[in-house]
Amino acid sequence: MDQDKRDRDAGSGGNPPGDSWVNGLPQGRRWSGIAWSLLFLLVPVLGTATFVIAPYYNHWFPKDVSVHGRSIDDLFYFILVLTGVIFLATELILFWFMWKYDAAASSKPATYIHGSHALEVVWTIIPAATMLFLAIYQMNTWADIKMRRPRMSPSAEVVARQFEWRIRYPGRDETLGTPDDLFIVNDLHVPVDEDFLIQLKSMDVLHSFFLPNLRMKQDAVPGMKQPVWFKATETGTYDIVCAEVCGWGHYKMKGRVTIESRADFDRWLARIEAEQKATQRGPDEIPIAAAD
Ligand SMILES: [Cu+2]
Repeated sequence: MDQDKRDRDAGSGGNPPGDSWVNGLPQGRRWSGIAWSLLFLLVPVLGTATFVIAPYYNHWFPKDVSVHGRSIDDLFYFILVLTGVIFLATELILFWFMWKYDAAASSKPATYIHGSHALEVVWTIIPAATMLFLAIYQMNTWADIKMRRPRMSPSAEVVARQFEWRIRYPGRDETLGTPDDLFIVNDLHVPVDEDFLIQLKSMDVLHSFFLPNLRMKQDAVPGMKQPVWFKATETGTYDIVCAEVCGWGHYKMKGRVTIESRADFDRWLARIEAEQKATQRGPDEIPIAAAD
């Protein structure tokens, strides 16, 4: 290689080999500009398509069978539309800027601007006001599911532990912590159309008691007794899952909740009582007593 060619190569400013230059701009840049802007356009297009298609493939909300579920779902949709519109707008603007202001399409140099104080104030105040509105707007739903506890003694106690749900029913005296308590694991039964109040505890680590179909989720915190309540509207068998990574067996911390008529529920409870008496299982032998 002669000295002249080496000088020319050095003067090309480190451009990748193979780029040919026209009028001071690399040729082919225009196509990469188009490709990049279309790639960014795919984000809102595929994002929206996913949300539209998902319900048809059953990848959407599980069936709601609770009284308060509707208001939670409505809140979700309200926030989804609000954030969705903003997401689409910003993504489309991003695409448009990439498309229109491709450096290769214009020979004008970029202009430096410091920013706009007024604009910054506006884009701070609008989201802050929106958040404040949402905080106030959802208060009634929050109060329904977390504060307006039905006036009744607990219908059952659920104790989370690695990796199961230990359930205790108060028995005939309707009082927890007495000798006629009934014990069962991972199998919660609930009468339909009645308030059901659970006393939630954890025996070891942080778990999260999650009943997707009843739109109910509450952390089970060691050392705390948490009241959770719901009213089921339809009979059926649904999942209980743990929604907090609580150890290696978190994935299998599954139970089921059976919602049934009052008559079926009473029959089931009587069967459990008979089984428990027959096997002489008493609360003293059940480790759950240690969680008190
Ligand atoms: Cu867990």
